[in-house]
Amino acid sequence: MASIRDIAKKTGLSISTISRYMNGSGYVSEKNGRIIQKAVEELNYVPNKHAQAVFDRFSQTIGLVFPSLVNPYLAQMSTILGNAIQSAGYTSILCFTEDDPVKELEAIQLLMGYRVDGMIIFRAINKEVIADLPFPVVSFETSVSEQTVFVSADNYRGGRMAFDHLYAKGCRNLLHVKGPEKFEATEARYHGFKDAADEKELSIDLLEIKHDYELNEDYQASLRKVDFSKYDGIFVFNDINCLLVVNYLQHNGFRVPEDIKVVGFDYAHMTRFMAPALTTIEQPVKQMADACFSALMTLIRGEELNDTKRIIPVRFIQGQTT
Ligand code: XLF
Repeated sequence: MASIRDIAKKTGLSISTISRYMNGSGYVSEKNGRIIQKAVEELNYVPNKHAQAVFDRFSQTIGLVFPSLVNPYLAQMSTILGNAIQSAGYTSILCFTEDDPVKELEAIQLLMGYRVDGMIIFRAINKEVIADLPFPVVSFETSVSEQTVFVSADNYRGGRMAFDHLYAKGCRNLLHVKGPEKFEATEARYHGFKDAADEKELSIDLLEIKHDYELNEDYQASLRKVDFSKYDGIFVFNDINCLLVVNYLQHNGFRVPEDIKVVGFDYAHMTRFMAPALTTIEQPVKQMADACFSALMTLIRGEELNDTKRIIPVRFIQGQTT
């Protein structure tokens, strides 16, 4: 007896496309629909109703789509989420995008194939696809659509806090080591920092980093291009990059905080215990993960969610770098 896999083999289409067509759930193009129908007839495919019933039920799995786990903040957040998912009796499927739109689509397709009950996605890219998925989605840091649940730290406010602190410490020659333009969260941090500087009629210089975190020659090369002797205050878009900047400064004869004061963003577990302790803006990882998880579970239970936008307050943390 022919199976859904045989149809996939014959048509060259994915199992998730074929099952979407069979179940009438989600989008399948007219052309693919015709190809599948033809194969169904030629192979005399009869859906196994029992198997389909099992397949149609909730799969008790939740997709976690993360850029990577190299950055300790992301590692900590995915661990908290994975534990919460497991305690609720679900299995998590963790996929990585490396902030690449194609990899993100592959991850989503894979999760569709597993018929996940829901998904939490960090730094979503393919907004239109994600907004249309046939299962509940919580988007962390990217506003996908009016309807898609959005959880984020108050990044704009955090950027302002970083400026206010450096200003209060007497810094007037400022550099912002900025995240990639495509990251909504770090753009908001930059705008908060810049607006606060504009209000004091101070200009800020920018050094844009192309990736979240990469320990490679490019990174060192971009730092080497900067004349750090011009600055007395630096705000770096996240803690892991902040540690690299502080490290670079110390290896190049600058005293932190005496010559240059540096502020980061995150306050993730691992970076808290590194030396020197960073002055930073905390985006409380546990609270963020809980906000994502509780919103997703509410949606999976089919209940109404009153707050589709959850903005978590940030907090200033005094360390040794200012
Ligand atoms: O996406 C941003 C960039 O890096 C995220 O919140 C983080 O601050 C984590 O380190």
